[in-house]
Amino acid sequence: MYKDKILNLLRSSRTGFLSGEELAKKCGISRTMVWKHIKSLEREGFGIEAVPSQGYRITSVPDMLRLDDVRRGLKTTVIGKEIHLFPETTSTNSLAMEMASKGAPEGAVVIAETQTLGKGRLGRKWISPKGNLYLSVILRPVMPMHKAPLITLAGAVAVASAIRTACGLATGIKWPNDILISGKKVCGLLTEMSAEQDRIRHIVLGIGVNVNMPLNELPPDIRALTTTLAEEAGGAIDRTRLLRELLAGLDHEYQVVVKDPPAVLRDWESLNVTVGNRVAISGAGELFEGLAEGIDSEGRLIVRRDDGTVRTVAAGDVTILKGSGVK
Ligand code: BT5
Repeated sequence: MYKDKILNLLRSSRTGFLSGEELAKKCGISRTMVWKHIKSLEREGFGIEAVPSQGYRITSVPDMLRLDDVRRGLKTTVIGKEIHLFPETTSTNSLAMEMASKGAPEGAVVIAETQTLGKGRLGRKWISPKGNLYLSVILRPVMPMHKAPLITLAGAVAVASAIRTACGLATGIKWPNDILISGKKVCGLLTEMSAEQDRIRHIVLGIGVNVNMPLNELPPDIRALTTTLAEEAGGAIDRTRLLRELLAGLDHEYQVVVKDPPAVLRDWESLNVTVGNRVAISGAGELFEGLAEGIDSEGRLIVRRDDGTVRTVAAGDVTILKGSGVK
């Protein structure tokens, strides 16, 4: 598309400026057409300055993901080989599950700027205004079904490492699927699976990261427990860079989890804020407390109750009761 070409030419211009005539020549279109595309870019939210005798120059870019930008410099082997980016969808997880069942390849990624029916675990809602990241990755790991929780842990390690690289922020992982900063949730992961006997057909790893949304998009009860990367960094975050780091991190961690699961567990343990603390576990209609002692080789949480009995928890909600707090 000429519009994208004009944008890329302006972005890579050494001085920042390119004249209408140069753009027209490079694209093989008329100057009037160049002007029309410039107006259309302005309508998309780009700030474009036109200076007589120098030409056009980009002064600001909208906080909007663009496929070209995401793909630029992306060096992944599996994740992101196919990327689908939507301005809006119901739920990237639902869409990715549907695409996976119709044969979408491993590593395909579904991204949306906003979701109308974003999903949390156990039928809960994930509130999904613009300004954040919402993505789902289709995976087809050759591993037994009971090892699937390791994929969530690998995803969490990838998110933590992308946030550290792109934003310089340290995070903690709360078992099984929350990424926290200063004890507040900044990201949630939702893993869904289709399996046949003990064989995984496909897994969809969904990730929602609170990046630039104003916190007042959330109702007060949830807001009190939530933060965003912009809030923690003290300024807007480049979502494209974060997304690229995230795809690269997922690519890396996915290969590790498939080849050498204990390595993912070690990475996870170094980031976790659950193990070593007293926790309350709720799920499957029961509630109990104990000391989170570790995770087992399948990613389940090991909890020692006060009567000395040990429970291994595969899924549930964890409240950290007391301990060292957030790393
Ligand atoms: C999760 O569930 O944390 C998993 C969230 C996964 C979201 C991603 S976005 C891309 C992909 N497509 C989807 O449809 N989903 C995935 P859970 O642990 O059940 O937490 C859900 C709870 O977090 C809700 O009940 C709220 O209390 C709270 N919550 C909702 N929206 C939130 C937000 N934006 N930030 C922080 N907390 C939120």
